[in-house]
Amino acid sequence: MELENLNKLYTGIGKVQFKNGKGELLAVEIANQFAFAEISPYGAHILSFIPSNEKDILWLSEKSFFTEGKPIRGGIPLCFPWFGPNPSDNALPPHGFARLIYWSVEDISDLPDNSTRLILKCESNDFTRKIWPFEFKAKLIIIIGKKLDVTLQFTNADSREFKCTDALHTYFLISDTSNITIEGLENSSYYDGLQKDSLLKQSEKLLPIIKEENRRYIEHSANCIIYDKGFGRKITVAKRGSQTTVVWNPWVETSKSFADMTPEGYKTMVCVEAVNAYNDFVLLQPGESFNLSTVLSVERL
Ligand code: TA6
Repeated sequence: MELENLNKLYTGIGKVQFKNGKGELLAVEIANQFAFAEISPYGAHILSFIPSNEKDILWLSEKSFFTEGKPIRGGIPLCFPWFGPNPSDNALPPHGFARLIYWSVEDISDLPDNSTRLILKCESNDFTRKIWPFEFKAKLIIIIGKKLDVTLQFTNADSREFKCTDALHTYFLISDTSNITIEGLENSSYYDGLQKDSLLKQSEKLLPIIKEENRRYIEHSANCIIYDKGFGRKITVAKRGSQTTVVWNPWVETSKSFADMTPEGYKTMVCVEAVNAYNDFVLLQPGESFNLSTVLSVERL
């Protein structure tokens, strides 16, 4: 839908403004008494969430592509219908196609508690069928309040069951890796994404980020808290519908392999992701739906 029509349709609902955003990709800015958020319908990608009197809690790469066909680096990329490389064909896009297609606006409304809800939707089309031969419908339900509450909902619209993995691959803005620790992972088992095979166990209460990390915690549903003494704040990462948590920082060498990151970019980001993967995959019968949510909030230290 045209910019002008979208803006007409949603006048009067809080402060909502559609615009041509970075790289001329369509984006919507939503501001209310609690926060400011920017979301692009390309990939249903949340680019920014700035609670009142705070810095952004989301990191966005200065060098991100904002080009159709390429994923945006930063914010909250959606991984669906698979997380990571495709299990049977490496040529297919990593993390699936949800972040590579345009979603449309289903609704924007003010909720009784004065938060604002944006619902984006998409469904299978010729492009998705070439990559993944199933009919599906999906929604991203974004509630902008004191917290950012994000739900990826997908429905099996096919006549066969399907199996998938998925994630809300959130990139958090931090002051510097040397200033942060992450709580909530103690005694949890994880695969080290760099080694993959053996299951390790974290004994530390607080995880520092002092090297490349790609930890995939299984059977993990607890909240994580990112303590950032540089910004004087803590970000709580809660979730629903996920038993897998991924903590990722590419550090120096792996960053070099990304054309869409500056050499220093890794210092001000960490990903804490709500994931369904490993034994925690999603199996849906025709007509069934699944919801994966992440809920992000910030407090002063
Ligand atoms: O969640 C961590 C991870 O799967 C890493 O292995 C890493 O490659 C990252 O996601 C980024 O993937 P992307 O396809 O966005 O470059």
